[in-house]
Amino acid sequence: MNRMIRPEPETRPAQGGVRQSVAHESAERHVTGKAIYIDDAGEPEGCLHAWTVMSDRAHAAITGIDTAEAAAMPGVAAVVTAGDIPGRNDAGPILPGEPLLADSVVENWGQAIAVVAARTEAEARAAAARVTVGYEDRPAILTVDQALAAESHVIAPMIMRRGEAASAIAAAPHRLDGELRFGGQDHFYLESQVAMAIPGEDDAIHIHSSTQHPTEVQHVVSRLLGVPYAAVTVEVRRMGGAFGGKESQASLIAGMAAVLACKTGKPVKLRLNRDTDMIMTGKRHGGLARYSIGHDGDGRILGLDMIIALDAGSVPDLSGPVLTRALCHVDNVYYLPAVTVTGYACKTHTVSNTAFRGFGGPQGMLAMESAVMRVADALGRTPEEIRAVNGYDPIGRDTGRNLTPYGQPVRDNVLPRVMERLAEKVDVAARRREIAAFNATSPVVKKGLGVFPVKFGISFNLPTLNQAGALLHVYTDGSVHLNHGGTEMGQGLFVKVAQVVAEAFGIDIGHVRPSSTRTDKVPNTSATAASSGSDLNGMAALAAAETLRARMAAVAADAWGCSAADIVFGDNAVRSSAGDGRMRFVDLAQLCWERRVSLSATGFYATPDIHFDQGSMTGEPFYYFAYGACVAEAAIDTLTGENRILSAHIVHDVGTSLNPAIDIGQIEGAFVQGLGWLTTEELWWDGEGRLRTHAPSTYKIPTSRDVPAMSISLLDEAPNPRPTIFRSKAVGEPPFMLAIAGWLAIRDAVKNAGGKAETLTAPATGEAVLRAVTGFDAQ
Ligand code: MTE
Ligand code: LUZ
Ligand code: MOS
Repeated sequence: MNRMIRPEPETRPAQGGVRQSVAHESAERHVTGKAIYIDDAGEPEGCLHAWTVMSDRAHAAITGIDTAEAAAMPGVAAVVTAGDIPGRNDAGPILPGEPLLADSVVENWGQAIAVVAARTEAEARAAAARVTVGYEDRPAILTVDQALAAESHVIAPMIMRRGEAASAIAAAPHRLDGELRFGGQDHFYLESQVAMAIPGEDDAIHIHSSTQHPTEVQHVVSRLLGVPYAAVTVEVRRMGGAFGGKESQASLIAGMAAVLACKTGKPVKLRLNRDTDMIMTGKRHGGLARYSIGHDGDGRILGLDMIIALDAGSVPDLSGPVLTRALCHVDNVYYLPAVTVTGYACKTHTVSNTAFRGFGGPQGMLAMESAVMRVADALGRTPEEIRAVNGYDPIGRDTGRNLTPYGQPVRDNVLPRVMERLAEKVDVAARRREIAAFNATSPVVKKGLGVFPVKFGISFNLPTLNQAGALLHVYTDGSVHLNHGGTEMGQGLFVKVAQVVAEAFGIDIGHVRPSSTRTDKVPNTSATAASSGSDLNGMAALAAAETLRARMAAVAADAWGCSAADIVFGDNAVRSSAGDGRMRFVDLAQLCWERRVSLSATGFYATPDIHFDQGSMTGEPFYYFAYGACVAEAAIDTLTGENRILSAHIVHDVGTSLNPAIDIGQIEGAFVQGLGWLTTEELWWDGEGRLRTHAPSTYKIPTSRDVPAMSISLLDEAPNPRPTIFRSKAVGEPPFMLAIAGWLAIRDAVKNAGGKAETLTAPATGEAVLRAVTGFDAQ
């Protein structure tokens, strides 16, 4: 897309439309280091650098903050605390009451208390170290267990209920109870949180923010500074990864930079280093699930009563929607006739947790799957046998088992086809036999196998958020400027939307230029989240392109004396199907200008037919479901607990893919990131509530050598039955949960080693595996 536009000598087939494996629009820039991130962009004259002062208590009253010494340090331009915020000290994305800078009380270790601007980052750091804070310690709640006991919640508990779970369980031939503990996860985006705030005329301010949600940064900055939204412009060209971690958290960083820029009248950049980023910003919610399940002798689930307790941390942030999504994904691929799921967003004095790929879905599914495994164990059946009797009705077969616990019918269940395709790739029964043969002769290393099917609901579970806008300009040289409300974080949204526009105009994608997301180009946007970026922005861009196409067609029709309905776009040209009129796209653009026809248009899209009632937890919140399944094999060392995922076979449903190469990359990346959550990534807080795993030395994300042998197939001939953008499906989050197959494979290996598989926690670190194998807790 960074190619020069050359005049076309003749018309020829357009390149880079939808369904093609076009390279990421910045692929070349990524690998040559030429992609510009905020910290690479030139700094404006006089730009100051910021550093934060963080709480070193989990819960305490602030008795005093002394900034005098820091303010007198060399190079220091300003030291601000809560009292210096000109507007309202509140960065809450949904609910009010989430201070940007701690005021009278700190509620987690690492909470920002003050922020310093100085000539250099080194000077800002030196000064920040001289800010002294007086504390009066208060009792801290540090674990979900403590929070549950104290009934400490950030929002009221939620209950999703269908039928009479308790009586169904009581009446069932078999009953079992269980518990699963799962950890959180740091986003570990390569580009840490960063923002640069540049003050302008009067109260105007321009913010470069590494954010998934420019509009929210705009709103938070406006609130902090006490200026109208129209005074704040937020811009982001790209992020170096986000994964949900820059949905709400980016406004904290941008907010601090903005307050300092306002105070000093100078541009200010705040760039967190890895340690600060990991300590100060929210993560995936860890927590626990407890359940009672009633089933029959075939493993058919008759009743489920479950609680899911998520560690929300100190403030609500997005925990409400995250918990809602967790509850909406407990069912996963299983029809649950009688079910009660109670969700708690536990308030603890740890960093406030936030969006992370899957957004509660992974926690809900993992909890349910551990219960399903218990049923299989209890009956001595394979998990496949249990799944076979508990599935939702497939497309075209209605036995009345297609209603989710929240009342949405599952109408698009392609899972049977997914499983068939997977069976063609890997023979599970044969693999189980091979593993048994291996284990029979291997006393120390034991292998296991896991199969996991996913059904993930697509749409923000808050229906209002499912909207998007786009802005298109066609220039008279035939090049097209593309803008929309979605942000690029590496997932390939910009190339997909450019493909949509190229397809709509029938021109080469090289003529379509994506541009920075900006609140002054497309206003009032939603976060690029919930995997819906291409669904929403693709449709908005298509709407804009259709508006322009209609105007251009009218001009061509007028020139050729035919009807606009006869005009066809394609091959970088426009022709009349009624006669021999034909001209290049660029010539028509020029002609439109001569005829004084506007070549600029906006487009808008709102997902139809979705609704959800948060009070009763019922409705049809999802426009459709995305499906996938994975077979994984693992090996564990029963003496050390070390483990490895050996292979993963995946079939995943992306509808009709907009870009197969990008989609396969998303599936691979999501799966490996999911493996990290479930195997090596362990967050560990000490007894005082201080995160001790805040760097790659102690926090282990998967590396290239942890990636198993993988085979990924897209489900073929599976157009989305819903009229989504070119019948594609969202892909960003659903395959994350395929990694549960890896955890199940480790669990199976523990079982094959004679261990207590039901005690395996997540992540399945070496220690966790050893505990499950030996029953001995080394801690
Ligand atoms: N892929 C990359 N490379 N980097 C990211 O930060 N975020 C994921 C997913 N894939 C992410 C990614 C998350 S959490 C979401 S919700 C989607 O991308 C968002 O983008 P989309 O809606 O355009 O798929
Ligand atoms: N709902 C959802 C949300 O399903 N996904 C999200 O990312 C989200 N973000 C904010 C509010 N609701
Ligand atoms: Mo993704 S967690 O919805 O940003």
